[in-house]
Order: sequence, then structure tokens, then C-alpha cells
Amino acid sequence: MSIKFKPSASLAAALTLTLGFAFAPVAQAAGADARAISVKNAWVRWLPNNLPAAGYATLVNASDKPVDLVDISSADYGDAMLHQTVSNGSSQKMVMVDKLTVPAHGQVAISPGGYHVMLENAKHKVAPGDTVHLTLKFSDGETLDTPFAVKSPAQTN
Ligand SMILES: [Cu+2]
Repeated sequence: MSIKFKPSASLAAALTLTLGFAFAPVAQAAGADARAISVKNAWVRWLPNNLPAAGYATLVNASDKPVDLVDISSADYGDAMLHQTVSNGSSQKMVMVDKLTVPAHGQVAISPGGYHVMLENAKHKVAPGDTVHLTLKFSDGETLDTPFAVKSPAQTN
């Protein structure tokens, strides 16, 4: 009786090949980890007569740690501040927000009725159809220069 090792040798080769492919995506994920935050649906509600505009967006955190939005600035507006609308019985008021936490593997919406980015003192004429840029700074050191689509109130109702 003779024992041939050739079949098991090629099995080992096949296993090595399979493991090689299995590890490749893991290495890729580790490299992409530097960018925890991405921004979806970024838009600005424009108002006429130089009234303050409001920026809205959804922040998505792909990492396993919470990340805070800590600062906002804009090349297009002199002032960009994160506000929260809070209701006080029948009235509503805006309060300043120092930081907004994006939960690990979660998201937070800056959306009408909740948060907004108050945009004042436009540095140039801004009109519906334009794109403005907001620079979002996060507690992990990440800075995102994000395009926001400018919409008229009629486009957003
Ligand atoms: Cu406000």
C-alpha cells in the first residue's frame, strides 16, 4: 500500500490561498479607520433679504468610539454656529451647542426642529442653487470640508 501526500499538499495550498483572501479585507478596514465621520444630505435653507440661513446634515460615525463635532467654520459665511431649537411650552428658542456627540457606529441628524447650523454674515452673495462649504471639526482631530447645497424655502417644503 502506498500513501500519496500530493492531495493533502494541494489542500494545504488551497487553505493558504483562502486565508490570504480572508485577511485582505481586514487590512483594508484598518487603513480606512482614519476617517471615522462622513456627512450625508448636507443642505442649507436659504432665506431672502440677508436673513440668517440654516445648515442641515446627517453625521455618520463608522468607528467604535463616540466622536464630537466641536467646531464649525465657513469660507462663505462670517459666522457659523451650532444651535438647538428647544421648546418652552408654547414658544421655541435657540440655544448654543458647544459640541454634538455622534455615537459609535451611529449617526446624528442636524435637522429642522432639532439642531441647525446658524449661518450669518455671508461673505458674498449666496443664492439657491449655489454650493457653500462648511468646515466641520471633530474631537478625533478630523476636519471635513463639506459642500452644502443651497435651497430656497420653496424647495424644502
Ligand atoms: Cu439658530
